[in-house]
Amino acid sequence: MTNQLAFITAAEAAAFISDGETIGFSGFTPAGAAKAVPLALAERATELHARGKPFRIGVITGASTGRSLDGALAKADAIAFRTPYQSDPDLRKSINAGRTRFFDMHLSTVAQAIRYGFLGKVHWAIIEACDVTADGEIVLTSSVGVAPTICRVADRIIVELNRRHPAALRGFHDVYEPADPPHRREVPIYKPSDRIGAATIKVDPKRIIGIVETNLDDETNAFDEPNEVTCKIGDNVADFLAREMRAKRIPKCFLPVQSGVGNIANAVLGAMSSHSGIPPFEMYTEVIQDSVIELIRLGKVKFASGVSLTVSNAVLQSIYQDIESFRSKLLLRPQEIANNPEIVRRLGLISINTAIEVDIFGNINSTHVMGKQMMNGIGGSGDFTRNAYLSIFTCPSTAKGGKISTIVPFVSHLDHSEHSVSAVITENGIADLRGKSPHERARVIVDNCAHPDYRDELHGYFDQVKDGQTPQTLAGAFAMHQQLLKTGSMRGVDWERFFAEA
Ligand code: 0RQ
Repeated sequence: MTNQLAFITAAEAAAFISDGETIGFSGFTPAGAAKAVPLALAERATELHARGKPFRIGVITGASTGRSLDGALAKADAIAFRTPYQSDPDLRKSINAGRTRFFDMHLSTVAQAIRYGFLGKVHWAIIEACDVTADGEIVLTSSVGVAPTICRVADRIIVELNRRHPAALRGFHDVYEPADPPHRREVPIYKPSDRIGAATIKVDPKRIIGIVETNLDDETNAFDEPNEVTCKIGDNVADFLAREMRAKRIPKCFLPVQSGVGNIANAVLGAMSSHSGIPPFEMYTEVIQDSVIELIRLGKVKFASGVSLTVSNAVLQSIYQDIESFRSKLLLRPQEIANNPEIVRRLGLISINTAIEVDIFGNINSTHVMGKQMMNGIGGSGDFTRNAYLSIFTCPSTAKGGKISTIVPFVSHLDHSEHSVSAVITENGIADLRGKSPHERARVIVDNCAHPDYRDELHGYFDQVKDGQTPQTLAGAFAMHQQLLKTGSMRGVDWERFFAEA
C-alpha cells in the first residue's frame, strides 16, 4: 500500500540534497543499492560544477555499491567522504588521488559508528525497497547492510521503490539492532537460521519525503570462469577441511562457513561441494554469491544467512520465480549481526578470505598495493578472521604475470596479524600455521605456498637471520618490494650483497 505517500522523480529527490550533506544509502555490494537517486545526484553535481558551484557529499553505505552510485558520483567528482568499503575503479582513483577522504572500517562496526555520531550527521537515508506501506513499513530488496540504522538516525528518508524485486521478499530479512552499552545484551543467535528481529524497517511515515519508482536490475559484475589456479586453490582448501574432519577437529555435522567475495571464493565453494569428504553445510556469511544458490539447489548448502544476495540478475530472477522454496533456506541480516564477533566466535565459523599479500609469518594485507594504493578496503574480513574457529587466507602465489610474489618477507600494509590467521592456502599448497613459531611459519609458508620461482629468493632472506623470535631484518623487510619498484619484478634480489651492505 503506497497511496498516501508522495511519488516524486529521481531529479526531484536529488534537488532536495545540498552540498556538504551526508547521505546513507542502502546497499551492500551492488545488491540492494540505491540507483536512480544517486545517478540523478551525479547529474546535478556535473551541472552545478559546470556553473562553477560546489556540490560534494558524504556517502555512507553497507559496503561497496554499483556503478550508478559509487561509479557515477565519483566520475562527477561528487564524493567528498566515503566509508566503509568500495570496489569501483573511478572511486578508487578519486581516493588514491586524495580527492575523496576514505575511512576504511570493519563492516560490523559501521552501524555503531553511525549511532554514536563518529561519522557526523546523517542528513538523508536513500533506501531501495520492494514495498513500503503508508504507516512507514519498508521492505528491503536484495541486501540489508546498515539500512535499519540509517533509516532510524537520518533526518529524512527517500525510498526507491524498485519494481524489479517482488513484494514477496517480505520475510527474507531479519532486522535487529542491538542496544548500545551498557544496555547491550547477548545477540541470541545459536545457529545460522535463527531469526531474532523484524521483517521490515519501521519509520515514522512523516520522515519519508518521497518515493521514487524504479524498475532496475542490481548492477552486479559477472565472475570469471574458474581457471587452473583458482580451481587448485579451491581443491587445496577442500582437502584441508576434509583433513580437519578426519582428524575430528571439525565435527561430523561440519561448521558454518563464511566465504569472501570474488572468483577464488566461488572456486572454493565449488570444490567444497564436490569433495566427498565434506558433508552438506550451512553458511553464516556476508555475501551470498551465485555458487551458494547453486549449492542450495544441489542440497550441499542447507541454509545461508548473509547480508546480501550478490548474485547475477539471471540467478536473482530464478530465485524470485521459485521464491517459496527459498524462504526456509535464505536469510538477510544487518552487517552488525552477520559479522558480529560474538556470533562468529559462538558458531565456530570457518572463515575463508582472500589476501593481496601474505608475509612469511602469516601477516595479511587485504587492502593496499605497495603499502599505499587502496584496492577495496578491509570489508568484513577482519570481523570474521579475528573471531573464527578456523581463519583461512587464500591467494594465487603470484600476481601480474609472475612479476609479483604474493608471499613476501613483510607485508607492505597490515590488516590481519599473524595472531589471527590459522592457515594460508595458494595453488601450490597449504601452510597450517597453528602452533608454529615464526621460524617454523616462514619455512612452511615458503615451502608449501610460495611460487617455486620465488622459493630460493625467500629462503635467501630468512635463512640468514638465525637469532630473535622472528627471522626479520628491518633493512631487508621491503627489499623485494623495492626490487619491484626498481626493475618491474620482485625477482633477483641479491641478498648476499644486501646483507653485506646492511
Ligand atoms: O588486479 O584487477 O588489475 O587484474 O588485485 O586480485 O586475484 O583477482 O582477487 O578479485 O578476489 O580480490 C584482496 C582485493 C582480492 C579482495 C582482494 C591484483 C590482481 C588484480 C584483484 P586486476 P584477484 P580478488 C567479504 C570479505 C578485502 C575484503 C574482504 C578484497 C586485483 O578479496 O578486496 O576480504 N578483500 N572482504 O592482479 C599488486 C599484489 C596483488 C595485486 C593481487 N600482491 N600486488 N596487485 N593483485 N595481488 C566481502 C566484503 O567485505 C564485502
